[in-house]
Amino acid sequence: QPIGFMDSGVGGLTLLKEALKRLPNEDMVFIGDQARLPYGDKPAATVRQFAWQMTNFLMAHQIKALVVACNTATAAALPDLQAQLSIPVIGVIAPGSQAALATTQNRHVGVIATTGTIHSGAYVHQLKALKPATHVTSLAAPTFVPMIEANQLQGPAVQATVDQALAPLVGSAIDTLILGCTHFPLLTAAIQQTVGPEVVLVDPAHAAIDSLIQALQDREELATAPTTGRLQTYTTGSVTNFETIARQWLALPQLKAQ
Ligand code: DGN
Repeated sequence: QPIGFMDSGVGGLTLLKEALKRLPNEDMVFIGDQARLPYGDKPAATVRQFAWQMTNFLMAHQIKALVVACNTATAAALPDLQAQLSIPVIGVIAPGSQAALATTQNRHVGVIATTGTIHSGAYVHQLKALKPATHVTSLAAPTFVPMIEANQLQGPAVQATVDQALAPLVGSAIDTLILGCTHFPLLTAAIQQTVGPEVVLVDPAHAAIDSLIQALQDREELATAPTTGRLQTYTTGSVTNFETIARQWLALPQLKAQ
């Protein structure tokens, strides 16, 4: 049985990449809802509805676990999905918050994410629930996702956009910055350049895949013997665009999308 991954687009590939690296024997199925992207500026109820549609598509592939590889969908739909599905459902916000708290020395944590995630307050809530004395600086960066989906990841224009969007964080007290949108790790170099080398960037992917592995281990559903390790990728949008970014980011030149 495969593990299912969903995102609004190519952002979820940052989790898929981590999962492929650490779980080479598992079958995986990924869907990016590029036709309806971005999720970040849509009402939570709409994102929840889309998340259920993506989930139902993945459930039809008999998935044994679901990774909600999108912060916006995690903020809008995770409790609902977890309450109604009998398989493990892994989001990104709790693992990302735990990873940031394990990293910060001064308890000043920054979060950059979509407008939807920032407005939900999910990171502030989670960080403060885990460690009440944490100072959280949240910033929506709505210009990043369209740029990443257009495969613009570096160069002067990209750097200028990132510099402009993250200007409020420059010189702030944060020592740790959560990349609170699964697309943002594709801009790591530009983001690091803007905030400076002293700020540690936290990509929730590693911690989220830790949670996935733990959940499968608890249920004794982790593939032990080598199985097929088959990867299926789907997009609701342009196959060509998806393949270009996915092949490059996952370093799988043979990848085919549907
Ligand atoms: N990648 C998604 C996230 O982590 O929030 C959202 C991208 C989007 O649709 N704006």
